[in-house]
Amino acid sequence: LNERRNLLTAEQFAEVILNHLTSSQGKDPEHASIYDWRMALSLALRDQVIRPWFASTRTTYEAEAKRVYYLSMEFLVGRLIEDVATNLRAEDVAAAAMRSLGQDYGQVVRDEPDAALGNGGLGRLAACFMDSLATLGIPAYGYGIRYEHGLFEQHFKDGQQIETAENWLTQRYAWEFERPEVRYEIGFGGTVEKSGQTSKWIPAETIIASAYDTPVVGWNGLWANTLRLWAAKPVKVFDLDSFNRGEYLAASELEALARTISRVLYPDDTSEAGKELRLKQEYFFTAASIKDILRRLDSEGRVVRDLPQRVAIQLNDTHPAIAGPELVRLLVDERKLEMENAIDIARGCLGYTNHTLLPEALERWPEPIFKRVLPRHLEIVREIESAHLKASGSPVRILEDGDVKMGELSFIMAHKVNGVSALHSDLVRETVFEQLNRDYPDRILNQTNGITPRRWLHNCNPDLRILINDTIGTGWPADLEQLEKLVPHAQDAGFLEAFKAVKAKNKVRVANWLKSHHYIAVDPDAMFDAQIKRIHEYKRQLMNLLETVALWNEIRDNPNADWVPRVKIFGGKAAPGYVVAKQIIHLINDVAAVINADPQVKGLLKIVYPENYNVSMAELLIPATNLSEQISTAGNEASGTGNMKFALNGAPTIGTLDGANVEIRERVGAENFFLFGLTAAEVVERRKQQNYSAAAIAVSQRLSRALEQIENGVFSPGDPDRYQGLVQDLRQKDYFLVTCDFDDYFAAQRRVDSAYADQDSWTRMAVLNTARVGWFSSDRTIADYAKDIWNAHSLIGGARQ
Ligand code: 26M
Repeated sequence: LNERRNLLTAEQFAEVILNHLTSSQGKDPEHASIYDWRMALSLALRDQVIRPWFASTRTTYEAEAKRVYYLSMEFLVGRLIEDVATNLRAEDVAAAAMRSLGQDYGQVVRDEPDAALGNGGLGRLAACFMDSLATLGIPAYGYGIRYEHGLFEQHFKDGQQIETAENWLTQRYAWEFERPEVRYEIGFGGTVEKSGQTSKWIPAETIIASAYDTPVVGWNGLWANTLRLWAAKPVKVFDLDSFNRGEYLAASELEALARTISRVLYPDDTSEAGKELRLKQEYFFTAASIKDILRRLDSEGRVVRDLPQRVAIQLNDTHPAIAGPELVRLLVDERKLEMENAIDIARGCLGYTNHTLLPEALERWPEPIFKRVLPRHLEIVREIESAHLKASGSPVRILEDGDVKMGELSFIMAHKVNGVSALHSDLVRETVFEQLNRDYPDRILNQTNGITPRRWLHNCNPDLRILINDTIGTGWPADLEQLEKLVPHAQDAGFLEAFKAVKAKNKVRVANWLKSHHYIAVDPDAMFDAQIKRIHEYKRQLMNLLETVALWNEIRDNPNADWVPRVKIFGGKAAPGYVVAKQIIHLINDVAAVINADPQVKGLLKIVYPENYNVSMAELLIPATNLSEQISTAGNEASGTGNMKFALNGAPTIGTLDGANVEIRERVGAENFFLFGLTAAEVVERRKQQNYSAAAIAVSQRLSRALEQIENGVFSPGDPDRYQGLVQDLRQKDYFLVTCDFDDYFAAQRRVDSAYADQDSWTRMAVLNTARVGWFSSDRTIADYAKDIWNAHSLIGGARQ
């Protein structure tokens, strides 16, 4: 086990840090800033990853093992110092070394900006998967884009969201290696030249995709894979023999175009942007990745017929769907395979993961845009469609109503298609891909999402880590179902006390942070109730807020009742163009201003909404949360992964039967989960009824009152009409059934109050949540992808130690 780890002593490690401070940062300790120290520490840690990294590459090569390629527009990585230090099992050594150098390790750790190259769940899932692929010792590359600007930073001005550009690369990124020698020319536009049976794409513009590699080391430092992110650069020397002589744009225009492509992450996580630049981003990183994959195949002396046996390519949603046509194009136009043979080979490599059923999120590209950017690919899409129609007799087309439908393209080009929770996969079969599921009955399968227990318990909740280690040993981070050994301890008064003390300490940590960073005072003895996720109508932050207003009314009506003090924590960003989501943010802040200033509910109810929610904030808030809000309209949240993180850290869920909530409830036990709301099937039925929202409002005094307060300006006295539109929509449409689920949600919250009042039984519920959610480790998810989709294998025997 220790062969590859080869730990240094704290003294030796301090020496390495000092060397980096001087040689890499050019500073002596007297003049070093916290940034210099952080770079020195990060580079010293990175050094320790190199040996397992090289060894993993060598082992893969020697074993002639199949490689997994995870193509994703987003990798929401967050900070890495603690992640790398703990995976190397060097956290004590690193902390001691920094201390010996007179530095505060924790402060340096927190100085690292988040790598925020993702919007939310989909991007964070990709980062968890990279951690698990390395932990399981499966040879893998993540491929994505090295955005100059990650997800925007959120500020509140007068309660409204303001976005500013995120700027993580103003400082050097310690973890990456620039690979100037790994560059590919990526074409756009132009024409297709035909001669006889052969076609050749002559792009009008060309840019360079340039690789930056970050090693991703797994648990115990036994294996390391690569996250390869592509940056767009201008072509310096244009090869006039390979490309159309003299037809390229002026050099300055080329340069501008090139740099634009990897400039910024698109911040819409649901509604499809439909912008040409987005399509170019998608093709840019996908084409570079496919070229890289083929170059590696060639370098190992393999032929393209071997591809499905050597290579598994997973598409993280449809964003890299152009991988299918691109691979076919290279096989047909450059390697002279027959079209149908090429399609079959490509399909043998490709898997597609669907992450949403929301119609507005399904990517479709207008044919004119698609043709302008990728003329040869449009022809190939037609060939793929014909082959599919011929082979299956299916009526489903890829090209429809003037659009290229990327979901259908992905489905047809993949040998396996998966949803991300049991319910979601059923709905994938029954709704968006109903006909294609009939045409290809064995293609769809489920792979329920998971989270990495290293970041989401071991690192973010150190006191719970220690308690669990002391109780059941240290095997659980690599084998999370061992947490079940905690179940008997749910009956042990001493253990419950200790578990409650950990939660209390984590809450104090959050209270102190809210005080110092956000100038908000909260009572750490109150129940912390958190809904932290992107702001979207289907996630129903508005329903949570309406319940808060109703509770406020109730407390003021009965000030002497036995209220359970609560802090309602909201966190999350809205897509900049999503008007309704931004109104919801404004309303949360307006309601917070009124309720938090009301002396009548002081100490009983408080709303906090810290700005700029991100991965690091989640790592702080989740361990301190008592109640997890997972309240989406059933049938809309594909899986959710925050739900798993909260349960793992001992926060029971109040939630609907949506996404992975269903499976979480099955595992933790119905008695340890606060269920409410319509089922997915009932949602479908309710939407067929007339005026369902008016009917729901009419029977609910509480809801009527809260709605009237909002629409009459109780929370926006200076601008009383501010929320008329928002409330009108609930009265007249309410597509996401906020009004229909409201009463049941309110009642469930009161069950939460009663349960929380009995702290012993509450803590027992919390423990059973932690103990029984081990199955939601992304190690389990990845092991199942490897078996059911990729036919890929672990090259290490002893990960689970
Ligand atoms: C698409 C086109 C243009 C610009 C942006 C997009 C886009 C980007 C991200 C669309 C969707 C994106 O992400 C969707 C997402 O995060 N889905 C979530 O995936 C999680 C992991 O499977 C699930 O747990 C969540 O339920 C699901 O909402």
